[in-house]
Amino acid sequence: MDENCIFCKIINKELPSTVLFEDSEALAFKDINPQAPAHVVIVPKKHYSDLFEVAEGDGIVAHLHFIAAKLARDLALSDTGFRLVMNCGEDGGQSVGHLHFHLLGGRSLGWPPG
Ligand code: DGP
Repeated sequence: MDENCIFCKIINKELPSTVLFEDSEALAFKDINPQAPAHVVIVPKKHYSDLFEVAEGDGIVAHLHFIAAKLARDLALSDTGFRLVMNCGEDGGQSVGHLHFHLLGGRSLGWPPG
């Protein structure tokens, strides 16, 4: 728990969000500023500032991927496809310093990303 972290506050239900999935390790909720018809943020409940804080052998990233696949099925994105994105650092466009994936779908997504 990082007292200054907006995602930690969402995890602790100090801030509202639309939760799509929750278990003991992770939470998935609708992005407040959706970039596609389906835009879900998937976060570990433990605070990691970014990918560099994840140790080898820590299964959290694999777990978040498993949740992404489940949500993609639940949101009917598995036939049309989806994108799973992690922004890391300033040039990567990370604006919240709590490890997270974006699950995006429901429209054709351009490549390369901006
Ligand atoms: P990033 O820029 O990759 O760090 O993504 C952070 C995302 O988090 C961004 O798409 C907007 C979303 N976000 C920021 N604050 C809130 C919030 O208070 N509630 C929700 N639901 N999403 C938020």
